[in-house]
Amino acid sequence: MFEHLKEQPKDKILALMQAYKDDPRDTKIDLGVGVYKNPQGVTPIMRAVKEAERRWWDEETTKAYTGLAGDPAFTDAMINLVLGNSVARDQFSAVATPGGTGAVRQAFELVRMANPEARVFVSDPTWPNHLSILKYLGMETIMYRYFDNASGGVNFGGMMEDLGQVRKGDVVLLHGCCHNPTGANLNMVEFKAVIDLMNEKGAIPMIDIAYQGFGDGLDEDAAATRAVAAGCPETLIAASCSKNFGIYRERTGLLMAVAQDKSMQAIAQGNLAYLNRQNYSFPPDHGARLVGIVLNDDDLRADWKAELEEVRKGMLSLRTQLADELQKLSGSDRFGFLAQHRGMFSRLGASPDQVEKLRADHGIYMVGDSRLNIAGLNKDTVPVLAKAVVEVGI
Ligand code: PLP
Ligand code: TYF
Repeated sequence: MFEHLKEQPKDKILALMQAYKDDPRDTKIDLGVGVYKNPQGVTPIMRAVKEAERRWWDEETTKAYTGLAGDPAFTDAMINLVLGNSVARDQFSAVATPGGTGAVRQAFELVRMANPEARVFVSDPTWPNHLSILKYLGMETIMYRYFDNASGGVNFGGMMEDLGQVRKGDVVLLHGCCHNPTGANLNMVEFKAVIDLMNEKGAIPMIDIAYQGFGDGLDEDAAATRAVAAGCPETLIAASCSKNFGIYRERTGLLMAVAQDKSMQAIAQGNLAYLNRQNYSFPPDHGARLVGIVLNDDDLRADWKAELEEVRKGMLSLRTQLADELQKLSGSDRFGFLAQHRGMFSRLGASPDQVEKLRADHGIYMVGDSRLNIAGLNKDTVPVLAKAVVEVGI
């Protein structure tokens, strides 16, 4: 049987991680995989998460199964974090999933189950796993224009023109905040125009929100998601806790389905739980439990928020430093977009050859499309990167 299997394409981001590890140069800089690193290059366990873990070690009395939807203390707290009070509790259903990826995968499966004809519109570019999961599920995928390489911003006119082709029942995938891989985001006026267009066409928005708290703040980063959930008849939301709680390997995420028609709540909830059961029965508990403990305890929540703010502000200051340094060295403002972008990533706009030169000649690792992870820098390596960028002629 196995002889019928073909080789599968490798995940380029993960392959880059390995290439970095194998590089013997001690001056190498890792701007590849989207993992937060502090100025010492460490991905820390957040203080509140560690404390929650200590408490849970004492309090946990059983490892028996949870429910198919996961721990309600987690799902309720996350619904609150993502949606605030933008929609009423009886309008949505939610299940815990293994990471944001699990939520994305199951959102697509739910779409396919409900409407096998649905086409999924994704931004050009988007997180590669969106494309790979859609392909695996055999779902028709259409890219809409998004990033404008010349300005480093969003090509909003092109995006709206392409979204003009959506048909009733199609799904439009939007990044809630901190677009991966470009770092370029819609403003709220633009988001409102997208909401109006989708309502006019009868399309269903799906939001992937994996970096809440990494852009402009927890509420600010959720503003677009809340506006969509409140403004469209039906919305799917895949949220990840990997980055903002720093619990990547615990595999913690949440899939939410919001409907203005409250009679849909029970059927949606039943289908989300059904999908969990088909795929893995019960979602992982440990990470979800820690998130629930942190969010439901005033002191831990406050400390988590404070640490997340430090992380967010640290990345913002690296952005400004890099934009300033490049302005100085290149004598032009063409890198100003770096300070406007939000989240961990920015797309630099370099060619694959230039990206390869950065790796080979300077030991600087970024993804082939010239996406760099801002958190891979610190104030000492920013000038090193800026000099290399100018040297390779970007
Ligand atoms: N969606 C986007 C856009 C991402 O960048 C990520 C990255 O980590 C995820 C979803 C899912 O992450 P995870 O499955 O680790 O929670
Ligand atoms: O885009 C990134 O770097 C993160 C982490 O298969 C990631 O989203 C990368 C590849 C992957 C899963 C997560």
